[in-house]
Amino acid sequence: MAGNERKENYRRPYRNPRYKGRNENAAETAEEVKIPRRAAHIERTTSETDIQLSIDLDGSGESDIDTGIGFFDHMLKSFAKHGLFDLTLRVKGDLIVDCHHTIEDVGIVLGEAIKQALGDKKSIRRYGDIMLPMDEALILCAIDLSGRPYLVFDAAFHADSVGYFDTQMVKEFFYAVSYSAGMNLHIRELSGENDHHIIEGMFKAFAKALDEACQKDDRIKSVLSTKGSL
Ligand SMILES: [Mn+2]
Repeated sequence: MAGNERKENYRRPYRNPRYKGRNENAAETAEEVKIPRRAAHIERTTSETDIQLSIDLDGSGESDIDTGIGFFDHMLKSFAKHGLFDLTLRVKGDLIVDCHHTIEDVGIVLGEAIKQALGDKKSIRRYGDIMLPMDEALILCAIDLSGRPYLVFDAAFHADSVGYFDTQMVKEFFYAVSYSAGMNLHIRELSGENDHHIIEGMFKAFAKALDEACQKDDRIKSVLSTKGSL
């Protein structure tokens, strides 16, 4: 019930009031009011990973995720929940090696899916940022959906891993996302002691900043760039 209410509120600016309250089937509603869902589905198979990912940027935070790495699932569920993205993800990775390929390849596919879902980026706000606290951890995240990939990442972790997730892979993940999505992404740990808090704060901050950058603004008639394209 709460989920439906949230979806209703979230989509209201783009919806025809005539259909208010008819949100039992979001896809059907979107079609009725001629709103193209900003969504993408990607399947990618290599000798190292087999990935199926679906994302809906105009979702409500629902997720169904199984990467084989518990802490990574926890992070991606947080990303979906706090960005109000719907995310479905199935991964069969070579975890017998380690977590590297699985985490990096999910980053590549997630970034590509975000790029596909955004399409021509018409009317989006382009920029998003947040300073997000999680207990003692404070994370700054700033995004420009510029089309130009660039990652600035600054954090110091205290342990080699959280569960079966290597802390070195946090930067690798965000590097992969930023490059395949074509986004300028800054993530900075302003304070923090507990690695679980620092990393979770980063995924939540990334979600909130990305949600803001993806939001449409009716005042932006084309794309928010003097060049005319993003
Ligand atoms: Mn947690």
